[in-house]
Amino acid sequence: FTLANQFDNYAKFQPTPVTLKSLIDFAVDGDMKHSYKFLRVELLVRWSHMRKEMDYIPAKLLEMPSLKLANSLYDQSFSEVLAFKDAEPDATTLRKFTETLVEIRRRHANIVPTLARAYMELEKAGPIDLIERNRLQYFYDRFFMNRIGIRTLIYQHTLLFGNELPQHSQQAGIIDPYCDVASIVRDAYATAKQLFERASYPVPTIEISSHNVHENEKNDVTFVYIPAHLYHIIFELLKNSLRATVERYGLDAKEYPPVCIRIVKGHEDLTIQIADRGGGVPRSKLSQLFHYMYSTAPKPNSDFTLDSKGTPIAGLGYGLPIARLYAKYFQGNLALSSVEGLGTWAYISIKAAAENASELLPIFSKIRYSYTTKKGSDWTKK
Ligand code: W6P
Repeated sequence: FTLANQFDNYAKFQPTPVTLKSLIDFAVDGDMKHSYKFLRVELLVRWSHMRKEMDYIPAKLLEMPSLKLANSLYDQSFSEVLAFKDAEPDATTLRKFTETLVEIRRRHANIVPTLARAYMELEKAGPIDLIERNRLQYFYDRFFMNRIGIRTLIYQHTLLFGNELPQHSQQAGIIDPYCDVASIVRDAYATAKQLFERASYPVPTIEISSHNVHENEKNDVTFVYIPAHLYHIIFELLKNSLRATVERYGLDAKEYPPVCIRIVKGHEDLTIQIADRGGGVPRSKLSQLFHYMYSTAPKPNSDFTLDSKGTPIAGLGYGLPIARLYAKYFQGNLALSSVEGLGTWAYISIKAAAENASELLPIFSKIRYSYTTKKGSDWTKK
């Protein structure tokens, strides 16, 4: 069989979404053999769905050196997992499988910048029309969402059954059954503060308030979640709010309006609102904040500040679209609303109950790609 045959074959199966509840239950009383048997098929299925979808993206992208590099890594990882197809789950096999997953995790650590580079290479190669951009946006969202799911499963297996210790002892693998939102906000703020200070930027303060509709839980807001994901989302939004505030009031202002964070646990949703007074964003720019192409477009500000590692303080790069994918991954959402001239409100919604937090996974489909035709719009142009 060629690899292409294998992709065809495994894409016939549907991906199996897991819930946070089932991941927690499995962490408590699941065994390694069971996880091995699930993953050695599930990973191949999920990779195959994305490889099949690549037949429908603009062919030029597939020719870009960075995309070829990314695909060669996926082919390698696919083959390595495929090699376990008929392996009996004895102790040696299980140990080798875990080692393989740790290696795969490392191999793919930089795929996001690699795909960002592929996009830039494509832009250099020639103009990209609107339809192609829409397809690329659609594909990148699905590709990165698929990656989040795969990495979550791999992390969970390697943390539960490998030699690494979880970050905090109360965690079940990468999941924290008592994930404390306010403390994650404080951690993210501390990191953002360091980043700003290194760039000689002033740092507005934050105010956090929490409310829990379940009165017996007082106003502490904890829930079952993957803290690394929540951190990523909050850090990205906080950075944007702090930067907007500094730019609105200037580097030498005596005082800055604080960024206000409200954490509310309802019956169905847990919502985190992050409100700044950074002057807002006009409506025409708001949806663009989620476009992958945006990072390669002319920078919105000339005073683009870099920290000592060359990391932009807020590059409007892939941070926001990927933060939204993390939020959507377990059936949540990330939304922005803005009043131009005043400020921006960001809302992170998360399922409050772990049994409702089920993975959102792309299923290979060519339909969406064929919908967008050149004459396709059913609305007048401006
Ligand atoms: C802004 C622009 C932005 C993006 C994301 C989150 C907050 C904010 N504030 O001005």
